Amino acid sequence: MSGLLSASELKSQFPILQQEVNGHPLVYLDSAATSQKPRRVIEAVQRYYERDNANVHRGVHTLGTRATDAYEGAREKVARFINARSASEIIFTRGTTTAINTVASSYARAVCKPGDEIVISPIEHHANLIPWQQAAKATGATLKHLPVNDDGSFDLEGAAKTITPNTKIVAFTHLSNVLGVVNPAKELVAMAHAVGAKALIDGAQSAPHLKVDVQELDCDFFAFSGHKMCGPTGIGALYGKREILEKMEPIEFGGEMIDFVDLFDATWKEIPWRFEAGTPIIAGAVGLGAAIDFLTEIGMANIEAHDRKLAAYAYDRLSAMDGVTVYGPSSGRTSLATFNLDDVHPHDVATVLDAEGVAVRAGHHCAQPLMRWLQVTATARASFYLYNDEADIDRLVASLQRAKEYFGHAIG
Ligand code: 7TS
Repeated sequence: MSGLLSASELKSQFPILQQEVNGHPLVYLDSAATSQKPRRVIEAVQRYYERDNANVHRGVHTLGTRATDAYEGAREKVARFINARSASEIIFTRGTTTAINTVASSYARAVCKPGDEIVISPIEHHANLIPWQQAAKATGATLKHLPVNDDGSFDLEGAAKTITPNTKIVAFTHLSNVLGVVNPAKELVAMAHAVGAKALIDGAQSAPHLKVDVQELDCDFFAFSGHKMCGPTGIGALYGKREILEKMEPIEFGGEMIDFVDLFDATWKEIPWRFEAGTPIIAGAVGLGAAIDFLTEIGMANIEAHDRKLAAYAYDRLSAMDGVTVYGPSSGRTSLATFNLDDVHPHDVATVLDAEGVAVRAGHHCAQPLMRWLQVTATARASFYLYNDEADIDRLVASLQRAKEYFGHAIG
């Protein structure tokens, strides 16, 4: 890694990466699905349960205070990580999916009516597609899609025509989990604001790999998952601008989120707690806080440079192979390479790679419309993170070469 630590030093901090799979040292190339966790994140969660565990926002006893401080301290870390103005703009959620559903169910249903438009894109993960389909159906709003160029990048001139004064919400992915392309988020947010619409950024893939600054992006909402950035599963966040969150209704009701309750009605706590009904994912938040400390110490600028370099190297190596198609633009990419081997189903490719200890994902990557646009049913995908290096990609290419020979013989 350029900067502080080498990828091999970093790898040594991830216990799970120290194993052999099928008799080969594990090469984990599926971080876009979920990243691995460094020892210090695992230990932070364990320490929390061994020392501090209690429910939050209730007890005056010592453990209750410690648990509340740990939980709210993690919220402060998330706010600093994405440069939110205040921790009150950070709602803890189960992950990106829950964060987007919160906006689609609360904000979109409150503001949209027939004739209004919700603009998304054809390259979205299902998590940033289906909630908007449902919101459009519930409100009578029209769902529209941003135009894309032949390589899957956004067509900004076309976008300016798709986003109109009837548009209420523009929601798009910052970094595609299939194409690996970094989208012009700031420009799209500005286009949304120019017509009075709000902009939501799906940051599931960008938060782990890019330095995110929500004030600089000026987005109204930003959604991401802890488990893709070295944190535990089951925790993520929704950032929302204070003035918008303050006007939004909760979508879940019960304990933790109320102020005054009588037998027939209730009032809500202030933001962010009104959106966090029930006992929250306290240990998950603690683990996410530890992951943010870890990433921040390495430096997001270093991580971004490293992941961009690996993506470029993988793109070059894979596209130089006969019979291999790599999807997405040739430049402006990071963190992953999605590909197919001619005439071979990607599940078969992934199975052969796994036999050599190389873990890649195969399937539709929760982006079925994008698969149809690429005119494939599925692809293989190798995705990288700070613990990977060029040697891992060389292992992928060597195993893929053997897969090619094997299937070439099998098919021939
Ligand atoms: N948005 C994008 C762009 C994603 O890549 C994912 C997960 C999500 C939303 C949903 O995140 P979750 O944490 O709420 O599930 N992407 C993938 C993937 O590419 N392979 O497995 C999960």
